[in-house]
Amino acid sequence: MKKSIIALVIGGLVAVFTAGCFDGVSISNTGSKMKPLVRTIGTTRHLDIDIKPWSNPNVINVRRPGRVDIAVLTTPTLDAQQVAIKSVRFAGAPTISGLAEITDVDGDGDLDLLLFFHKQHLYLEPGDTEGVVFGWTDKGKRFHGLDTVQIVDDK
Ligand SMILES: [Ca+2]
Ligand SMILES: [Ca+2]
Repeated sequence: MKKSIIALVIGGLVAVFTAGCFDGVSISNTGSKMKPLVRTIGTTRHLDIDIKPWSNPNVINVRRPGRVDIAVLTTPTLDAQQVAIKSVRFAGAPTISGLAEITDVDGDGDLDLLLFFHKQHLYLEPGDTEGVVFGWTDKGKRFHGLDTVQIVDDK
């Protein structure tokens, strides 16, 4: 078991470097069900995110097509407007291209970033309890954030 994990990690590294990919998330293709292989290089900054900002709990029905909204919240240590939107991945998926809003999502007086993702591109399945966002700022700082999710697969 350990050997297969190590092989996955090495495979992921090779895939990332050969693809010139900078988001640190790569996909293993060793299983029948594709799952994201999440790695980190060095340290990453924590960033507050809110999956489905106007919902709690964050129920995502992966059976139904549609989009999931995610707020990247500005904090004293990181301004959400510095996020390089194209670098952001949520559960392995990129943002819906061209779609982003800068707005005060949490009503605390500073501007946050609202991003949108196609549900059918997310590597989430029933039983998953966390949704993770990775990305880079436009100054080259890596960040991650996570929030709880409740994944359902209902028609
Ligand atoms: Ca929420
Ligand atoms: Ca705010």
